[in-house]
Amino acid sequence: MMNINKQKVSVIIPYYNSMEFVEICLNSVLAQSYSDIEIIIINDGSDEENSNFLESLLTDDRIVYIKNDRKRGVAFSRNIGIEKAAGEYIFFLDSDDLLTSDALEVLVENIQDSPAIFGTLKRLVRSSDINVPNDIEESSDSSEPIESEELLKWIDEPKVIRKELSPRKLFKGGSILNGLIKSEFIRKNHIRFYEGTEGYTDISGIIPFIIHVEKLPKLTIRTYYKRAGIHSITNPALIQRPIEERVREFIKLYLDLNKEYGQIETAKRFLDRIFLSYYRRTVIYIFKDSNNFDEFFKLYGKAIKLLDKSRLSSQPMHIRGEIKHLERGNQKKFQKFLRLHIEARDFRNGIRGVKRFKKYVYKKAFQYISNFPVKNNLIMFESFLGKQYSDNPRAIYQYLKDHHPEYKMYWSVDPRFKKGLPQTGVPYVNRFSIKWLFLTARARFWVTNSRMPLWIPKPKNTIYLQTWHGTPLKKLAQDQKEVLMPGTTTEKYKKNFHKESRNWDYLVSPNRYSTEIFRSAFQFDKQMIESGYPRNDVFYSSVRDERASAFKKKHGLPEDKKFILYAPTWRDNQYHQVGQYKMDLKLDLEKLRNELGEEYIVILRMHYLVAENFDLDAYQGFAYDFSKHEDIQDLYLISDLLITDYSSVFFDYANLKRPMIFFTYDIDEYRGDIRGFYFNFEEEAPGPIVKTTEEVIEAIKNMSRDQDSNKRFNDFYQRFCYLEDGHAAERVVKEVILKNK
Ligand code: C2G
Repeated sequence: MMNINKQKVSVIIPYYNSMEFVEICLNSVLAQSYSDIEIIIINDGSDEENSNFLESLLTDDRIVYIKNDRKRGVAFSRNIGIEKAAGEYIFFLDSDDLLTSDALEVLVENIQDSPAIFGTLKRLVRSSDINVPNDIEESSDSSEPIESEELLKWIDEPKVIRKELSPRKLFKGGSILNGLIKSEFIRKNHIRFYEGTEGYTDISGIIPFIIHVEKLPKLTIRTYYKRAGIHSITNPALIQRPIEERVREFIKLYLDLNKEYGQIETAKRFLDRIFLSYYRRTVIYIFKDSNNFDEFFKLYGKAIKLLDKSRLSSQPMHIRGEIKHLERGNQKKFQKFLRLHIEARDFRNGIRGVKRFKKYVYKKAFQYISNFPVKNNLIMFESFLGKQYSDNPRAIYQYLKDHHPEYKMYWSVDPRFKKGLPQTGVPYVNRFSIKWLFLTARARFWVTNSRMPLWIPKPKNTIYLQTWHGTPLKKLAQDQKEVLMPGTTTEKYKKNFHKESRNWDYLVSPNRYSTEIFRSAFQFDKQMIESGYPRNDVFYSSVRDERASAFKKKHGLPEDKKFILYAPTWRDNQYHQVGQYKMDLKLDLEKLRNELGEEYIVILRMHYLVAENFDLDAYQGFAYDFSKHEDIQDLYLISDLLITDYSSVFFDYANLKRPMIFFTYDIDEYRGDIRGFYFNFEEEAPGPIVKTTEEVIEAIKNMSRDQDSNKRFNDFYQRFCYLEDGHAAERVVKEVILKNK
């Protein structure tokens, strides 16, 4: 029996691992302007130790700490919280979310006679969103820990508007979070969360409101910050679990709640409505991606038997058809309607604008042509989205050209970049042209080093060889904490990456270190080819010096100077527009020329995502911009030393055993906020780390060329370059191309 305290708010927070988020969450509760609170924290069998901060809190008399014997789930934990709660009000808070500093105060002040009151929830896209002034209902997700002091900065007090909404409308999103609920209401209506599934449990908490309440107040003031889908690896949010698992859970919940509430008209209507909307959102995906057709056919069929069919009259014909045949167990007829459903969906999406329509027609044509038999000797190559003729795909292409002329090969190229590439000898085909479509849809192999567009469906007999494009220092894909690139959100980026990497059949890895990272960052569990990088074969080839001299001659570069190659990476958060990144040239060319101009020249090489045109007129004969050159490999070969930062270029360059300098003027920001690293860069970088041009000059003057007696360099070489021997392309070809004849 609850012992109710007048006006006290019991905040119930279950948590499982993710200590850094829990701390921020708790801080936001402790910093509440409303002081009569009790915080019930339920450790749901975490395997992480509690942080010192959390341990130190346990003696605070506002805290009630409960530890489950093992992982029991959010519903179980919240239910225990309800039993222990002593407050007049209860508030459910997720442990990776946070409250604005006066959230509880405004909710208590405004609840009046209602059984509950809700505030406005802000979904975080970027950690910087926390500073955006108050607004009304946004969407998306977040990432980075947010300091609670920052939260306290949010002190401007916008006008509070109270709206009365029907519970149906209020709980449209299916979440009970962000509401201050009277304990009396919870007690009277025996509100408990359904413990039979891990997800969707809020629905069971919402139903009593649907049954007993006509209107509920909602305030327009922001009270709650919701993170979603960020720390996907350690604590996958519901949405990131495989769709099969989610559908199984949802149907189980629907069946069980029907047993409990099926006789109550309002509750039944609510349950059926959410079932139908869930069904429409998932059915295409479940039957498209799932190998368990029979299982899901039966499962949906079982649920549909309970559905009140009078609800279906407002549904489109194909949905009604599907549902009818699911119920009758007629798989063939069901599939017919499902195909119609997919067509209708694609068409609906396709007619939203001219660009989409073209894409729709193109995609349909692609799908149609990919039904023709695959061409076994046809291979499509692409490098960096068609911008270059380079990298691992080029090395594989050249190896095949020299050793297996039986293959018919094409090089996919972005027409906007074509004029900068070699004009003869490469069988280009323009990306997304009609010819490209015919070739790509029927090719046996796709070989690329970056992602293919997600809207291109991979034909069932095509083998996709993903070579990737570098040993990672910077955190990649699912391992990134927050994605700062423009035009996407962390959640969207990770989701799309996940989808694309499902299509990869083989992935090339340059070393054991990368294999391990690729497995987790790309969630890749198919065949890894740990072969070394084909692009690095050139370093071990007999024509390497010849290629370097020919290059110098062709481009009129001086014979009597040494070459400094400056090849930095790009910055996710500095851009002109989507896909076009900024780069401030922090290397002072004037100073370099004054100090080193007698002996050296500088080759600038920006990353392919960087869209800057440097004006080097003042440095003629000293600085040359080779950013648009088709392949960085030539630049490695002609250079005597490399200046870079966090780019994967240094893993490749180490093969030459020439000196490297790391010009990392923004290392703290880059390591901290922009990307994060996989290892202790300062300790392991195979060359000096410097932050100013003066230090670069100093390092060049004091540079030793003897890498063999340099322990740090040798350790580095042994760890990252040990597989490189000039035969990586051969290994890849044997494993992928020749084995799949
Ligand atoms: N590159 C280049 N010129 C630069 C930087 C990079 O030509 N100035 C090429 C190199 O081949 C390099 C590759 O692009 O290996 C990847 O560049 P990174 O700077 O490492 O950055 P990114 O494209 O983000 O890839 O696993 C590696 C990561 O994915 C990094």
